[in-house]
Amino acid sequence: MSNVPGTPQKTLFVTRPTLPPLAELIPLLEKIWANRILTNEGPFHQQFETALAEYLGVPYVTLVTNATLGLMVALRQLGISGEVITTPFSFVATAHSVLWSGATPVFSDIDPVTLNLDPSQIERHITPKTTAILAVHCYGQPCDVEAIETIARSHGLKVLYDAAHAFGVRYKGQSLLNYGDLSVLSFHATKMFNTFEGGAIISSTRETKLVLDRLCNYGIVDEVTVQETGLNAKMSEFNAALGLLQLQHVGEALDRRRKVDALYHELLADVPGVRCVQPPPTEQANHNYYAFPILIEAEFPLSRDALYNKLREHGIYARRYFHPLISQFPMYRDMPSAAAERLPVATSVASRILCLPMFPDLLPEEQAAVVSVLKESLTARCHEA
Ligand code: T4K
Repeated sequence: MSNVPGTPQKTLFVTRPTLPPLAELIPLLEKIWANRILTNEGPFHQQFETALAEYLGVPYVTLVTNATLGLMVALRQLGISGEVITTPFSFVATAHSVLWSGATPVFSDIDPVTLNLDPSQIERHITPKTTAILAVHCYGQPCDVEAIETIARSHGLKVLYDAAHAFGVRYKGQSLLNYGDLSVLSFHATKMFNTFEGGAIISSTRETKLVLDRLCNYGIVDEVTVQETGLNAKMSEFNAALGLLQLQHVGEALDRRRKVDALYHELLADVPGVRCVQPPPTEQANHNYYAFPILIEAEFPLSRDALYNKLREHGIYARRYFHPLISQFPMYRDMPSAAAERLPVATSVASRILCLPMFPDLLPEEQAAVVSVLKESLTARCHEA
């Protein structure tokens, strides 16, 4: 497949889902088979919610089918309408959830270091129609939650965090998920913690949780009462049982991710023109090492896309998360806030970002092979010169 020394013989994708030993899942499946409770807040659903709240250090968890539905349910619970200020540098589900809620996303530029919403840009987008800020903790890197909170308070706005990438991230001594009105996690196969498909909404009061739970179950209160226009966003017993089991192994996976991250930093330290996006963990904020994004700077001899293609030639499927910007997709691009000149940082970052393979069982020799393709690009330039 490849003639570059050290290049892996098998295809390397950007991620490889973490799974528990199958033998440990079988007894849980046997319980489901025995009691025939498959969904609708069964025993595993309840156990997983409790275990998750404890593990994450959050007050209340509402499990959902996936983060996209979680965001839609959260926006509904918050009573969002009008305009929602959000980032263009995210997965398309972030803005789609706003459109599905009947509101209009308004794109605001990002900070060049955190790649999250730049608080200094938010206020100029606030109009009488603005009802909320939907910020994303991109790659699990905390947003400037204090600045966002201050802006939201002074303008009477709700704050919803798309925390799809932020499982287990702690900030200033507590879960990052405790900031804002609500936070939404994703447990998709590609995430740091997965239940195949799944997610959760984090809330701070029992009353809010009960409304969220109802919204995930059509708005049903009892056999004869439907209180809200809910939808079906429930997590099944299979996903919940798997989640319970995944929780037992997540610490181990995190340790392995930490090692993978450290080795990348070491291997890339002397590669000019490659900037590792994630700053080292600090006392204030840890990491969950969900992704390993790099920015290709001007001094690197290849463009980001040329490097992306070169890696593919070697069987390495790095991904350009998030290119194109959400604001460039057809349903958004004609919106005034979507104009590239209004989003200079996001536009530049989207053209330079590349997420390298990152998963717990990535081997050191596979990482070396990835970096050797980058280094080979530098050597090729030297030879050309
Ligand atoms: N908000 C943000 C900020 C998000 O990033 C996302 C999702 C959401 C909201 C919505 O969350 P969910 O509704 O999904 O819970 C993937 C994921 O589908 C998506 O969940 C994720 N973000 C996004 C960043 O990435 P694709 O289209 O790039 O995935 P795909 O199928 O190309 O997978 C990437 C690589 O992962 C593959 O090349 C191989 C590997 N893979 C993937 C799957 C699904 C596996 O090895 N096994 C698998 O089962 O969107």
